[in-house]
Amino acid sequence: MARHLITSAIPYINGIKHLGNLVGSQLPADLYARYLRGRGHEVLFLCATDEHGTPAELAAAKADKPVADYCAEMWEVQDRLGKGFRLSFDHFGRSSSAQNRALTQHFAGRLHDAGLIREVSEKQVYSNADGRFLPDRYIEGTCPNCGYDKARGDQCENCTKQLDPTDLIEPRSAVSGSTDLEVRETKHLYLCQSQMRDDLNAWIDSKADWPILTTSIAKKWLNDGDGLQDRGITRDLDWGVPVKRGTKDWPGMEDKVFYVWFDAPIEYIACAQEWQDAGKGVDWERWWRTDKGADDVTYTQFMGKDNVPFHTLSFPSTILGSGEPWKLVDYIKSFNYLNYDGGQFSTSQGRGIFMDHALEILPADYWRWWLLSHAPESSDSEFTWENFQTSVNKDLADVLGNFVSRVTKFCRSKFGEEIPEGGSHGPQEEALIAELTTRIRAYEGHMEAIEVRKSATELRAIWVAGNEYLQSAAPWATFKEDPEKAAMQIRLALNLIRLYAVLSAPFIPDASAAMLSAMQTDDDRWPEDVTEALDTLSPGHAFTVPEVLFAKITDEQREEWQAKFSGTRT
Ligand code: B3M
Ligand code: ZN
Repeated sequence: MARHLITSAIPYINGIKHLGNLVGSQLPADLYARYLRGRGHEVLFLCATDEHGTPAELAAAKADKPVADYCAEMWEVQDRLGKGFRLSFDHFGRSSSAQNRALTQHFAGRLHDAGLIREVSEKQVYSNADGRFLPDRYIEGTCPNCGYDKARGDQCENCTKQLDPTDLIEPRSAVSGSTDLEVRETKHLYLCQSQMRDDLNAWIDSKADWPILTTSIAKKWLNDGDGLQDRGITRDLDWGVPVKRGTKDWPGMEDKVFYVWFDAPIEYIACAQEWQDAGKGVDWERWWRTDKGADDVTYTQFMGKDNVPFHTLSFPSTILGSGEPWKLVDYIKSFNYLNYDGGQFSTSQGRGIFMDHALEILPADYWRWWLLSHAPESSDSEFTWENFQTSVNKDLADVLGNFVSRVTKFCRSKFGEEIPEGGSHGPQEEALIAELTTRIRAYEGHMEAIEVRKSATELRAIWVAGNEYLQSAAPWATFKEDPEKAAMQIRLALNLIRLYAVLSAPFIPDASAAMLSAMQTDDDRWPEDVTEALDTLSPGHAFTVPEVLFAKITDEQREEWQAKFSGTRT
């Protein structure tokens, strides 16, 4: 039994996440956490909302709410949707927590003492009417390149040109619309990541087993041209972690907060404290401090590819730079993007399917199965309604659902609602057990390597093997000449339902629970030995015929949903 710390990238607070976000971190992290728990390992699985920064402030302003209220409400919404998708976090925290504030200030103090923070004077736009400095994206004006009149200070959304606020024609404040702007000098703190370059290089070189997607992105930023630049870690915002060194004030930084990407990964640690403080567990340091037992923890992070530089360079700089014995990540699983029906999922444009709408039309398992079996691992992948319909109808309804229904109904009609007695395994059963053994060991290998699609493919093959057995054993035919043999066949098939519940739980937890409950057992032991696993439910053990596990998606439904989700979210 090993100990596994698992974190998913923490989703921004500003709005409901789409299915592309979900499959890029939270969902595969949940798959892995559930698998490891199923194998008897000790798991701490953490996620939180990422609540600071400009996007949170802007979204709150748009909703006309104080930002703290907005974040509290959106945390509730994200928490509820996470539960709806059966994300099995041990704790779903908040980066705005008191724990994260203290820890972020603590790290800043340590980095300062280690000489890894320097002050930089910058020119920045100040709005007299708003009484504040404006971050680049709070400034709007006309694009010098294309003439679009709502270009932002960091980029023109129309022609995609990257801009500086001073490039804009007739700049105005996005907060108030005021044009009374001036450029002022302001001081910011920079984290001297460039000093960490050799340490980071050595660390990443030692990770020969990481996915190429992860290491190639890290190496690109470490070694390309202007490579690892020092990064500004403070901002002129009201909302965020106030800039301090530990508990001491930081002269000249009184009105500033830390940059959201500085405090967000620290929340991975703070979240373990929140977990403990919420009474859900004890001894968070056992998971995070290598001097307190965390040296035998395996730490795995999940994230979309755009988050990789922050997790391979910035956050490790914070950790290594502190000089304290914090646990470093052991494995980073990163994902490409999921596209939607010929284009991109987009939060800002409200394009695609969002977590709330998804659950309004179908239960979580349908989405979980499709998303995980099409996870964008080696390349981007695409959601289409046709593909979704085919996958659900074939894999879930025809293969798995149909197996469960045929077996239980046949047994009820011929033997009653208990596991029948008689007969013993012959060559056909031995062959099935051999195939299942090979496939289950392969499934375990893929799950342990976090090869999500390969795991799904193997699981589907395990379901298919049962179906093929049933088809060729044909207990309904056997029954006429040899009822004992038919009883043995159906006893094995009923045991297969329990086995499928155990193996499938990481992908489709609700259906798995329904299968176990139909088999009237809570024995969810992992099949170390398949012969034994198929002998778990003994003759006389009662079961029930479950409701339909998976309903097929009709063409009418597909067309209706396709039309409904073709526009933008309202
Ligand atoms: N909130 C970006 C994202 O949701 C960011 C991740 C933070 S992980 C520490 O993609
Ligand atoms: Zn433009």
